[in-house]
Amino acid sequence: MRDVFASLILTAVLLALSGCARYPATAGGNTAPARTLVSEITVLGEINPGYYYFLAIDTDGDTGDGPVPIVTGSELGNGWGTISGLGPNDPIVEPPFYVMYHNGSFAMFRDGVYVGRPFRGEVSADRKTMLVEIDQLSLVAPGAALPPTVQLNWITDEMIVTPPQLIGVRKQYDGFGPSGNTFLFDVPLTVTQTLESGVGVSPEELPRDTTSIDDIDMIHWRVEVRLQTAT
Ligand SMILES: [Ca+2]
Ligand SMILES: [Ca+2]
Repeated sequence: MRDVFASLILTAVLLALSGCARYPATAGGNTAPARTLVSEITVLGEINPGYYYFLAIDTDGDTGDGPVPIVTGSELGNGWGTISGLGPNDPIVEPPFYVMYHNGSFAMFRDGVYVGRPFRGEVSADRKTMLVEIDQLSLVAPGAALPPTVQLNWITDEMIVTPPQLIGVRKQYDGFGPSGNTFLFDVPLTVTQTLESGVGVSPEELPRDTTSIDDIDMIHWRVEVRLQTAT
């Protein structure tokens, strides 16, 4: 299990985008928040409501660790995700913020507590792509300062492996990178930009690296920081 904690890190290239022209004033009939974080994944098969899809974000301000999958082992924690770099006897640390898609709905959690739905959560008509857009203010407790940068990963699971019954069960999963255990270590929240797998120095997401289940096998990801500009 420890191999999942190897903190291989994707080097992300920052693609500066040009300002306000492409930003819609509203989405889903709601006024757009001033600062949002958008992320989408594409899977080899189709987004399947019976499986689990997590957008996991670490808000501790430390680029040296970030969200990675839990695969199997004696420490299962929440059964899907932890923060990298923990020792063998350290308790699992749940990513401080995440959005979960399961059974057809999107739910946001902060510090383990349900805090509502994301600003936008969509599955494409062909069911191959899932998009989540969150108000950056949702990342931290009301009144708390946002970190300058976050660490981000998508973690997909065929099931949530929880103790005690499922200890030792090997499950199928995926995460960023060829082995499914890397994460984006530096996503500045105050710079309008797009990071995308296969663009610049970010490696392509390859199919069938850690899973044979096409519906949870990520083959592409994109992360976009959007800032409303005053007009
Ligand atoms: Ca961190
Ligand atoms: Ca993959």
